[in-house]
Amino acid sequence: MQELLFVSEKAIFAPPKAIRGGVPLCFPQFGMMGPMPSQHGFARNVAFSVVEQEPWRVKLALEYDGSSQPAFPHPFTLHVIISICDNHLLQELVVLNTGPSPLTFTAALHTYIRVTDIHTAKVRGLSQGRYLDNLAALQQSTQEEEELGFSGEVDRVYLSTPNTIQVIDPSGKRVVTVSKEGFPDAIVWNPWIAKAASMADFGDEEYKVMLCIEPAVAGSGPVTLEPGAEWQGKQDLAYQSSSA
Ligand code: TA6
Repeated sequence: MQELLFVSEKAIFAPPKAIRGGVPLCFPQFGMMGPMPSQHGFARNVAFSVVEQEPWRVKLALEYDGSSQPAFPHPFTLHVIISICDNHLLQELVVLNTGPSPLTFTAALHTYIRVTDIHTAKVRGLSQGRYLDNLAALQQSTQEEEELGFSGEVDRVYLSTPNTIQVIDPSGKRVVTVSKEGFPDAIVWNPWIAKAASMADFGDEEYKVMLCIEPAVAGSGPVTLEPGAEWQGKQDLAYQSSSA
């Protein structure tokens, strides 16, 4: 059985380096959509504490007091609940504003899905979707194709997408379904050849066997929480065999 998630063979497991694979947490910003000087915020670079642990479910916490990141002096508590049920991987983000003033953030679950061959993989569910093209200074375009295929680097922030997006992997005879709640947007990314070669923690050929589908609060605009308010976002990853 092929893995659901991709992790690079060159991934570096040493904080503060984000792991090249799995589901890095982009928080309190996605990309450069926030005040932080480095992309994707800092949640993916720091250790969380384990607050609950059961055989198929774990709850992690990041309690931030607003002091260690000068560009982000806003306290919050971030909970991540991860569970496995049958062929589903479920993840939930819960953001609590623990500070005295409004908390504004963007976010993404930067999910690395394993595919058998990117040249035959397709993304279904984004037809006619409006997106910001990160390869063209975030210029807005519309996807005309019914299904998105890959023949080069793709780095797109789709806006207000349907909550079900599928990765069709005909070479692997399977379909991975991404179901999201609370995340209006979704990023689709494959680095392709040149960018793959430029990343030290990514194999030159690994672009062929991965595809990022990232539920996000991004291009549609940030979330702002009043003091004491809470926000939730979820994704359910499921795979099923398919001759499609
Ligand atoms: O999610 C797509 C993206 O924003 C790409 O632009 C690319 O930079 C990718 O994230 C990986 O970012 P990282 O900081 O993990 O190298």
